[in-house]
Amino acid sequence: MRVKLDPHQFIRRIPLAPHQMHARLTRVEDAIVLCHLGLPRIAREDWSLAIDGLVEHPRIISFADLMRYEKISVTSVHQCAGSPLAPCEATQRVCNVTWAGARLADILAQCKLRPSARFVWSTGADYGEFGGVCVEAYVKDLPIDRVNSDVLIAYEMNGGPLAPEHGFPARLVVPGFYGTNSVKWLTRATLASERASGPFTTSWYNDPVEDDTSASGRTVPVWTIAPQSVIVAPAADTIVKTGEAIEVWGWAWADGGVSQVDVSVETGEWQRAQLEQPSERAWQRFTLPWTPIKRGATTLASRAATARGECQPVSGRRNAICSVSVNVT
Ligand SMILES: Nc1nc2c(c(=O)[nH]1)N[C@H]1C(S)=C(S)[C@@H](COP(=O)(O)O)O[C@H]1N2
Ligand SMILES: [Mo]
Repeated sequence: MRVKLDPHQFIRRIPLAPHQMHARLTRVEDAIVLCHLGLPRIAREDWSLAIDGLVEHPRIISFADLMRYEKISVTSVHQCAGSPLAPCEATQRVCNVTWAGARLADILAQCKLRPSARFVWSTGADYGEFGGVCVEAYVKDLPIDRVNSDVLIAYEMNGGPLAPEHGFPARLVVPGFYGTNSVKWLTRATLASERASGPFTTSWYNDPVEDDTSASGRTVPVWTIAPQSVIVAPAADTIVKTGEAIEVWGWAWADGGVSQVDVSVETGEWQRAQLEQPSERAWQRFTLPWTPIKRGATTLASRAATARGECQPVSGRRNAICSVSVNVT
């Protein structure tokens, strides 16, 4: 049975600009919201999750069943990849929140996966029109290898029940993957041997491979979060004084954590910032002391990199370097 969507239309909230991201843990009311199709309203008693496809024992679990699994919590950066209609646009739609729920791996363990199962397709209760296409449901997929890490069927955000717009009563959370993969109002998990065929996994949310010179136009799924950073302070257009020491600080994150952040001030040369160690899947704070020397407008920028050597590009990608210009007097 189809649930009621209220409203039955696209919803997007980006409450905080980077200079407002002071808190390490983002309050629920300050967290990003993205609903492509609208907001399904589902009571706990009416919710169920079907597990089917390439499993020996298909199951349907109720909300009460879900609560009986060990409760796991993970603090994770939660980032929207940006509009799937503008995949190369640089965006900073991000927050850092604590999710809690059951491990997907614990639930799947009781279903006995067939050896041919390579992907989990996750289906939300929402349906309708996006980007000129009508869909029966919002469907995403993730590779099976990921399930054994910290993928959750979450029912809490920052210690309270999920708000309706965040997926009440239960949603998928794939820490380290872009938000688009964390399917809200999750009603079905299907084990499959290939990727899901709907528009949210085929036409949209696949990035062109940058160095691909073949005519085939190869793409990679928008799964793992690429390294990115934002400067929280000083805010754009702040007036800073020559000779007075201030701290340039911000947040950096990537799937698997960031290993280095460089900051450029005045001269445009990159300087190594101090960076805290990763904790769970959370964003990491970086700082660089700065004493302005030269009067006039100047640009500050930050650049995060991973231990694997992935680095933020200058432009043309969602995780492109963003800069802040301030006035030195
Ligand atoms: N069912 C469903 N799940 C969804 C979406 C959606 O439209 N429908 N939007 C996705 C996108 S693009 C993002 S960025 C995150 C946002 O999660 P939030 O609104 O809880 O912050 O949810 C994802 N899960
Ligand atoms: Mo998103």
